[in-house]
Amino acid sequence: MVSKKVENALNSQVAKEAMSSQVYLAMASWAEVQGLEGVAQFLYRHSDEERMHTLKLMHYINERGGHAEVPALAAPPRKMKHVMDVFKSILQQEVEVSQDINAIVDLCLKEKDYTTHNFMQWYVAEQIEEERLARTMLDKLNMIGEDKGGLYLFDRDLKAFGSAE
Ligand code: OFO
Repeated sequence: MVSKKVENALNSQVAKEAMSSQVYLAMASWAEVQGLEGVAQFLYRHSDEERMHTLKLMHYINERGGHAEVPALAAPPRKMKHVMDVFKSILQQEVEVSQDINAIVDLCLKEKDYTTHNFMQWYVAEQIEEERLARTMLDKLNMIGEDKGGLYLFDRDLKAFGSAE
């Protein structure tokens, strides 16, 4: 059984993961319109992953005697300036999510909820990977700069990255 405090913290994380999914979906749509097929595929997939993170939390809350809430979501930004801004905001978002996850882990220890603490370790590991991926993409984009040919290859690589997974 989760305490009310832990349940509320998990429900607020549900809202954050759902919002991430929503934001990545908007980015994917923008990239698709720009003709950046590989970037769009990557972002659509990422949006699906965030949806999976949302559902995983919801099932856990319900299995532990709580009630997972479906949050209201704000409309995400529709237009981006540059693909670089997309990945900058992905990194920023993932760093914030990592901080939120750490805060829940901290709360679990305070509440002596070792079961939820254990459950949250999956998210801790996932965040390391997500931050690493966002940093790698940004490093590549920094190398490319304004080079259109470089961006073409970056997009093509992301397409291949998706099918290799
Ligand atoms: Fe990318 O954040 Fe979920 O956990």
